[in-house]
Amino acid sequence: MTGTYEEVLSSLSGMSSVLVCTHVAPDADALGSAGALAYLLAKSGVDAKVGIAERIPEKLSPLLTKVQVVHELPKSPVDAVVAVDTATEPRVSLPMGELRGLCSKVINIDHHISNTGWGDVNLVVPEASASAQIVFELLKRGGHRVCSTAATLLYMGLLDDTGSFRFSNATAEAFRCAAELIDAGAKPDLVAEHLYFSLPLRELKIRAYALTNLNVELDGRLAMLSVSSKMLSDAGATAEDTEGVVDIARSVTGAKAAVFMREMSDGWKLSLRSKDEALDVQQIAAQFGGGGHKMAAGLKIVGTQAQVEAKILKAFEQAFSAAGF
Ligand SMILES: [Mn+2]
Repeated sequence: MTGTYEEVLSSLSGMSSVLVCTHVAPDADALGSAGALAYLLAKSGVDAKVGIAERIPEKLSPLLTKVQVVHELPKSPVDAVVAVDTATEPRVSLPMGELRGLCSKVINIDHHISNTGWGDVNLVVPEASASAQIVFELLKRGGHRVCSTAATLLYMGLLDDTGSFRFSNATAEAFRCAAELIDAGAKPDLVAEHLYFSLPLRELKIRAYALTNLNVELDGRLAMLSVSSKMLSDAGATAEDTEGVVDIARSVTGAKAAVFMREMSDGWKLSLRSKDEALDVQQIAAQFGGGGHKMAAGLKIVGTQAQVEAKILKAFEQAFSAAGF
């Protein structure tokens, strides 16, 4: 069961130390929401930090310089762990099993429809376009003054999760939220500069490699491309550098959906995108133990590229006919 903003606020009131966690391979919404929350809690006198196992992605780190981030479990207990943007407990970047032993309460704040309500207190708002939107609402209701630094972080999350306000979750509410954040001092030009206009050469190279195998399947309805481990090493790139690659496939005219496949040591990681409200890629991902949203989801399949492609093509073929394409 999901709770209310008031429940989260009353859970947080009186707490003097809070660790704000988020999911593995944290993206702009994960770090923007977690960063803004930790930053404003810290400003109000709480010992609040962001806790993630991995380092902050290069393009996001300039926007998080004012946020205290730790990369290990706390040495001493904290009052609460807040996880943002994290649909399931195993997706938390730091080990939740140990974190549970270190805190008295776990608060789960998220917008993924697949969120299982795994916290002690849960604020799951699937209508929200980004976790940043929920955290913004929470901070306002909590009486925090959302300063320029926090507003910029929240804007970063909202911008990224709506595909720069190009996806179907770019609702009027998302635009209102963006407008309010800009009123509060968010800097859209600064965010765009770091997120979109400063690509490392290796990231552009990996896109070039991926383009060489861009392909359409199922009568042009599904666009696919892939990046092998060799391509990654040839480009000097890491998994993080492949984030925008799926959008290349997504932009193919006539495609109803897109798949990006990235080779891993033990199989393939797939990113799925739907271009039509009638097609729910989260349901396809769920067939393979993955998750996400209706229009964007991800999963992992073990096997060779040919085996994985055959499996995913079959799943899309069924989904297309169910959607009436
Ligand atoms: Mn999100």
